[in-house]
Amino acid sequence: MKPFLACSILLAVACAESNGPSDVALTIDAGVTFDGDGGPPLPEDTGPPAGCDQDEDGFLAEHCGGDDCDDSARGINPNSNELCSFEDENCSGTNNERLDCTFYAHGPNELYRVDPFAELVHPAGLIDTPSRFGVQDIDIDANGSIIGVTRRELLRLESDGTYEVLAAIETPANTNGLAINSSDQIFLTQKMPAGETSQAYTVTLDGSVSVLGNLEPFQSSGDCVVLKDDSLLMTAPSDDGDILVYVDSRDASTRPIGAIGSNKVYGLSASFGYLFGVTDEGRVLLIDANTGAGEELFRREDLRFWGAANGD
Ligand SMILES: [Ca+2]
Ligand SMILES: [Ca+2]
Ligand SMILES: [Ca+2]
Repeated sequence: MKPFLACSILLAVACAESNGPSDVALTIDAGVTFDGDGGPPLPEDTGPPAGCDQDEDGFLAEHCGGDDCDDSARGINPNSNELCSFEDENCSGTNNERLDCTFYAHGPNELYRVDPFAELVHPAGLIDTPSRFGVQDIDIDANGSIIGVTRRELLRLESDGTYEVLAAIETPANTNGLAINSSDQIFLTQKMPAGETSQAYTVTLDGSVSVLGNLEPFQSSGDCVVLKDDSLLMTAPSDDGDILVYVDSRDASTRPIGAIGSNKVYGLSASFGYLFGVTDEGRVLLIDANTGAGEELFRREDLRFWGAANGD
């Protein structure tokens, strides 16, 4: 259906002068329209019926016989573009059609594509690393490549889990988080045993590791993530489950954001405008980056997630 037209009408009458035809138009300040042939007045267009286009997006609500499937959201109507989201933006009756709304996650030795909206996990391939150390975490670099780290190698992974070794690396002990910012700066976070200080590191694509700073009083639960504004977040264990922590990417100083409400959040993914978490117990979470609060979207009890990458 086309949007209705909320018209204000210029009323015109074409007059004929005695010395021949002309197209002189007269505007009349009245609520009726006369056609050019002097026919009967046409009814005034008064806009949509009351309560039928409350979001003013030009489409009538379904309860009024229209096809705006959400009359409280201007961005949702039959003319909108579908986006990776929890909404059916174009009112097609299907969410996220013809879009790839997945992000990569991995377990001990397998790569997955996770669709948090359709609540699906697609196996992508086995990861059989040369050193036989497992992949500790992954992220996507500025070119869209999947970068992973083991204790000895920096890898570029293909979408089927095969890889190319980018560099040898002496990965700091107990590293469990990796994130890449828009400048291809790689960050690593670690979880040292009780009594030892956990640190964050920066790594270049040739495998050079530098200390960024210490993460006290926190340690990395399993992942760090770079948001679209290049701010760095990580998960940190506590007695009441993991908490979301802000990490200053200049010196690794930390500030707690809030409790996620789940344990072992080993993967974080900033994708499609949302922050998702994946856990060692197969949970896929939607996390509020401002409060830390996590909501379980679904769980795959048969899977373990050890890391995740950003999806777009
Ligand atoms: Ca709407
Ligand atoms: Ca959508
Ligand atoms: Ca749709």
